[in-house]
This record gives sequence, structure tokens and C-alpha cells, in this order.
Amino acid sequence: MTYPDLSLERQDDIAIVRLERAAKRNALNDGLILALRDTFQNLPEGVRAVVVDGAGEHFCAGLDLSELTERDAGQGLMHSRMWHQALDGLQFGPVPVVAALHGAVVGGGLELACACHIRVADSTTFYALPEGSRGIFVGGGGSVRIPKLVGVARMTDMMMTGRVYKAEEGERAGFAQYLVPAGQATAKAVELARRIAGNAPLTNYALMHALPRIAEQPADHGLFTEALMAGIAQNAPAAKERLRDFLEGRAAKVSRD
Ligand code: 1HE
Repeated sequence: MTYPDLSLERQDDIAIVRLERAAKRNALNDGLILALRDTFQNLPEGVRAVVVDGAGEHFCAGLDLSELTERDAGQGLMHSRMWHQALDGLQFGPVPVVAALHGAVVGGGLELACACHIRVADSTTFYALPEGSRGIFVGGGGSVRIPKLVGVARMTDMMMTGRVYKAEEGERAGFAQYLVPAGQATAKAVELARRIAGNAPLTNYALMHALPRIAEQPADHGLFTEALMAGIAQNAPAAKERLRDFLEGRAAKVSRD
């Protein structure tokens, strides 16, 4: 399946999914959200990690505002639920996703970035939530995901005052885990995706599906879920093989370099 505003490039066991709507700064219209949903539901066989990036000068300008004006309340509710479904499909999909950010990462673009598992930003990146000044609210899961990265106070400030975080302070605040020079975000994200693709699949699965749920549980439930997940993961043949490799001197040591 091909989509006019979304491309998928296969590189061995990883894929690069690119927003291809640069003329509109990769603003997310309904077609693009549905294309993202369908793409993550139907990743090609053998893809073990994905990089999401955006064509042109900006990662993503958020919701396509030209589609917003005609909706009533009920349609607005359903529209938000459509975004939730698409971005949940990415966060809780089959494989880890690394976002490669540059330029504007604003509104729904920030919501998309926050649904990914790791964010790499280049030095041109800036983060904002212009919903506040547009008279609307986040609707793509931002109120759930953004405070988990940067806290409720920062999100409130961004929406109330229109505050923009530049790349460096954005990394310090917790939006991105990696900060790289201009133009290098996709290359760094691909490098990370290759490493991730080399992990035991069940470890990646546990990080995507167990860890965020454990974080939501009361401590005693979380510890019990952790123990279940630990038991299942260590029982996998891939884990036993990797442990043997280390004990027999075939695996890399942890190194500070
Ligand atoms: C758009 C959009 C858009 C650009 N919807 N068309 N998001 C915002 O409030 C951000 C709005 N956009 C911007 O602030 C700027 O466009 C950027 C900082 C991202 C980029 O600036 P620049 O100077 O590179 O581009 P531009 O000239 O502003 O825009 C180029 C074209 O893209 C122009 O269309 P044209 O036909 O006149 O060429 C813009 O109208 C169009 N464009 N952004 C529609 N967002 C699930 S709820 C989520 C709620 C939200 O995301 S609200 C935040 C929306």
C-alpha cells in the first residue's frame, strides 16, 4: 500500500517512515493520520525497528488546521479518538520507534514525537504547543504523554504562555534523549534503530509493553508484573544464548567508550 504523504524505506531490518508533506510543513491531515495508523499495523515482515522523520525544513507543524473549522463537538471527539488509535498503534505496536526531529515539532507533531520510544533532535529543533493560542486543546494524546516526559508544570506553561523550547533546553527538559548537529538526526536515529533491532525481541517487547504499564501501577503490582516479565524474558532461547555468549567470553563488555 502506498500513500501520497507518507513513505516507507526499508533498510535491512529497519524501516524509515517519513512524513512527505513538506509544502504544508508535514501538517497532519486525516489522510496522513490514517496512513500512519495503517503503516504501523502492516509493517513489512522482518522489520525490527522503525525511524520516523519528516521531509523538508520541519518535522511536523501539528494538526492540519484547515480541516478543523467545520467540525462539531461530536466530530471533534471522534477525530481525537482517531489520533489516539493511530498513535497508540505506534507506541504499543510491534517494534520500537525512534523519532528523528528537526525544525518545528509543534502541537500534534510533538504528540507524534512523544508516542515514539526514543527521540533524537538536531540543533534546529524547537518544541511548542500552539493549541493554547489557537483556542483549542491537545487531542492526540499530548495531555497523557507530554507530562510523562517533561512534567505537568512545563506543559501548562507551554500551553498558557506559548513558550517555545529550543533544541538544547528541550533536551535538558526531557523532550529528546539525544541532541545532534543540524541535519544529523535521521542518521543518529538509524544508528540507534540498528542497535535496537539487534536486541532480543522479547526484551524490546517488554520495554514497549510492560515498562509503561508498570510505571502506571501501584508499587506492589508493578513489582509483581516486573517479576512475571523477568521470568518470561529470561526463559526465551535468545536470552539463554546471549548469557552463554557473555559467560564464554564471546559478548561485548559494557564499556565507557
Ligand atoms: C499549515 C500548518 C498547519 C503550516 N495546518 N497548514 N499547529 C500550529 O499552530 C503551527 C502552525 N504552523 C506554523 O507555526 C509554521 O507554519 C511553522 C513554524 C511550522 C513553519 O513556518 P514556515 O515559515 O516554515 O512555513 P509557513 O509559511 O508558515 O507554512 C507553509 C505552508 O504550510 C502554508 O501554506 P501555504 O498554502 O500558504 O503555502 C501554511 O498555511 C501551511 N501550514 N502549518 C495547516 N498546522 C490532535 S490535536 C493537535 C492540535 C494541534 O496540533 S494545534 C497546533 C497546530
